[in-house]
Amino acid sequence: GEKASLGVFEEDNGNLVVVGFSQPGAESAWRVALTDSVKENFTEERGYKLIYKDGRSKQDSQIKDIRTFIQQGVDYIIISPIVETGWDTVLSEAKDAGIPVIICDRNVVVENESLYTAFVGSDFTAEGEYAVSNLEKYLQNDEDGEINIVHIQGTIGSSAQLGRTKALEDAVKKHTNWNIVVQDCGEFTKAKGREIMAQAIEELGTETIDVVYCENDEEAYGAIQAMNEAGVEYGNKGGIKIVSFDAMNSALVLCMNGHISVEVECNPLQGPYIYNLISRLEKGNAVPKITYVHEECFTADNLEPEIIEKRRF
Ligand code: GYE
Repeated sequence: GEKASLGVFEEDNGNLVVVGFSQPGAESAWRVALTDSVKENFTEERGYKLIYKDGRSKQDSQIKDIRTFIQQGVDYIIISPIVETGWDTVLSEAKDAGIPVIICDRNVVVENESLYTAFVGSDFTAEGEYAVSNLEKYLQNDEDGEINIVHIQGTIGSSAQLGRTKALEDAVKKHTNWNIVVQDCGEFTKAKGREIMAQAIEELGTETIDVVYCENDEEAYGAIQAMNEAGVEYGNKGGIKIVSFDAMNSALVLCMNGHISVEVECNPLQGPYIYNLISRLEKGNAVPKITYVHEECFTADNLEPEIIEKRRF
């Protein structure tokens, strides 16, 4: 906004409202869609200047980026936090500087909720529950046999990992015949997903694995590559059942065709929600502390080409 005096690090941005956006990295196409959505909403035509920073998958560099925003005297900070904990100090610094912070996508766990203004993002517990309850339907006929699950986790300590993992672990406790035979962190990347699945196939053989539970589509693409390379069958017709999250356009095609059994939507189009919050704050209005974005769960039974066409990313 308009400032009476400029500090050493402050630039003259005219009347533009300056927003700093700190992303944890660019590990997935999903995240690129989130970046684009935020950029599309905070445009100069609308009176905003967006400063985007990529933390290259390290919390330390994300914290540095946020400190730079504070020094620059931005008007708002948007943070998609790589993990939930470890933000109290830097958020206190933003608060002391009088800069409202919007947490988006993943959440934070802080001692004092007043350290940030609002959260916009996914309900990861609900996502995990969607995944598990739909997987149950695909395994109904296997109720007597053992169900062996390869679990490829996301970045450990991120809200997305915590919610999606918890639902599976709870389900494994509930179903005595479900076993997690491999549990490893795929860092939400295709390369890691492929590596973990290839190793699982090599160690367990092709007959032992019933399910691969991937905590995002990149990992699922990697797991699929590993199964293709090893000549392992997967899909609803027979072979390994794949569960994945994000529901990227190409993953939905695989789901409609029965290759992926369950696709839980994760909505990266959060820019309009964040824009709405910040424009309300600009007018001096109160905003809700928590806004969950709308999300659904897809299987071959409820997918249609029209739904997939609408998924642009
Ligand atoms: O599922 C994954 C991304 O935090 C919800 O992070 C997000 C997750 C998303 O890298 O693809």
